[in-house]
Amino acid sequence: MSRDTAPLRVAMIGHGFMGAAHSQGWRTAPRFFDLPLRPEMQVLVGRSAEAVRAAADTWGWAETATDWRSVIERDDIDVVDIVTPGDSHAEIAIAALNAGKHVLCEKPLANSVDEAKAMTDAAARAADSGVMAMVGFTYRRVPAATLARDLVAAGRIGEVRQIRASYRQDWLSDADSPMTWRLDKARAGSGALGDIGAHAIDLAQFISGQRIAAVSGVLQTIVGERPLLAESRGLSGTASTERGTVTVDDLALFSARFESGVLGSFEASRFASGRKNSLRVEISGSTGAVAFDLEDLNSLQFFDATAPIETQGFTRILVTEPEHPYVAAWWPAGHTLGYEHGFSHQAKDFVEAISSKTQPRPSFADGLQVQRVLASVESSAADGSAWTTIDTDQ
Ligand code: 4PW
Repeated sequence: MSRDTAPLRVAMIGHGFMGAAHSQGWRTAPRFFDLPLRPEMQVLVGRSAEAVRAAADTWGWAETATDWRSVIERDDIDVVDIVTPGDSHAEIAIAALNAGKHVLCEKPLANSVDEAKAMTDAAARAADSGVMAMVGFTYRRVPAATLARDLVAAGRIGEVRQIRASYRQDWLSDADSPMTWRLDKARAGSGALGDIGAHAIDLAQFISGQRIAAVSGVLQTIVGERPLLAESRGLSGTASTERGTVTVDDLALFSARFESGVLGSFEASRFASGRKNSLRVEISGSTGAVAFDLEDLNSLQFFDATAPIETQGFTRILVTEPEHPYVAAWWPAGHTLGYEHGFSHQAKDFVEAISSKTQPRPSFADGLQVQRVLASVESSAADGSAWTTIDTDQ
C-alpha cells in the first residue's frame, strides 16, 4: 500500500451483512491495489451505539456515530457508503450528495422509481462539481463476469441472439425461517425480485451490452406468514413465537425483450431448494456463447462455434491468470478468489473514479434503469403478465 497518497475518508451507514462485505472491500483494496487515494475507514454509523461499536471494533472502523445526518456534514468525510435497507437509501444519498460527498449505495438503488429518479437527479447535479455516485451491483466485478462482458464486447460470440439469467437461493424454503426486513415491502421495496432479481438484470445487461425494453412477468408469494425475527444473523436469524405477514414476492419470473429485439428469460427465487447463491447468466450468440455461474465464480464457460466441430463444446476457462480482469493484484497465477473480492474491486474502481473525476459504472442512472425494469415487472404481474414497456425517460 502506498502511504504517501492523500486520504479518502469513508463513513459507512449501516452495519449488517453488507456492512461486513463493504468493510472487507475498503480494508483490502488499498493493500492489494496501487490506488491514487488512500481509503480510510473513518466512521461507522448505526442506530444502536452498542451494536455499532461492536461492529466497528470487529471490522476496523476508527469511530462510531448514531446520527448519519451529523456525519455527512463533517468536513473530514469524503465518501458516504450506504449499506442500509432500501427504505433509507434515497434520503441518505441525496443528503450526502448535496453535502458534496461521493456516494456508494447498495442495490437496488431505491424502493421506487420516484426515489431512484430523485437520487439520479441529485447525482447529476453533484457530478458537475466532481462528486461521484455509484450503485453496488458488485457481481459485475467478479473477474469471470467482467471477462464474459469483455468477450461479448470483443465479438467473440458474434451477434447476441438469446439471453438467460437467473438468481436462485433457498434460504427461505424453510417455512419457519423468520421474517427479516427483506420480507417487508415497506423496507425492501420488493422481495426476490428486487433483492436478487436486480442483480440478474444488471449482470445480464452488463455482460450482453444490451438493455431491456419491455417485460412480461409473474410474481408469487409462496409462504405468506412466518415467525417474527428474534435475533438477526446473516440473511436470516432466530425466530420468535409471534408471527407476521410476508408482504413481498418469493418468486419472480419474467420474459424480457431487449432494445435490439433479442429475447431473454429471468428468474429470481429464494425457494430454489439446493441452490445456495446461484446467479447464472448465459448469453448465446451467432458464433459462440458465454455462461457465468456465481457458484463457480473462478470459472467462465465459453463456447466457440468457429472451432473445428470435432473439438467443439463449452470450455471451462479458469479465470485465475494475471491477464484476467483484476486478478494480477492478488495471488500467483492459478490461485482462486472468493465472494469478498468483488467488494475490493468495487472499492478500487470507485476510488479510481473519484480520483480521475470519471463517472463510475454502474451509475445512479444505471440503477434507475434497473429500478424501472423492476417496477415494470411488478406492474406487468399485477396486470395479468401483460407486456409492459420500460419508461426510458431519464
Ligand atoms: O444483494 C444480495 C443480498 O441481498 C446478495 O448479492 C446475495 O443475496 C447475498 O445476500 C442477498
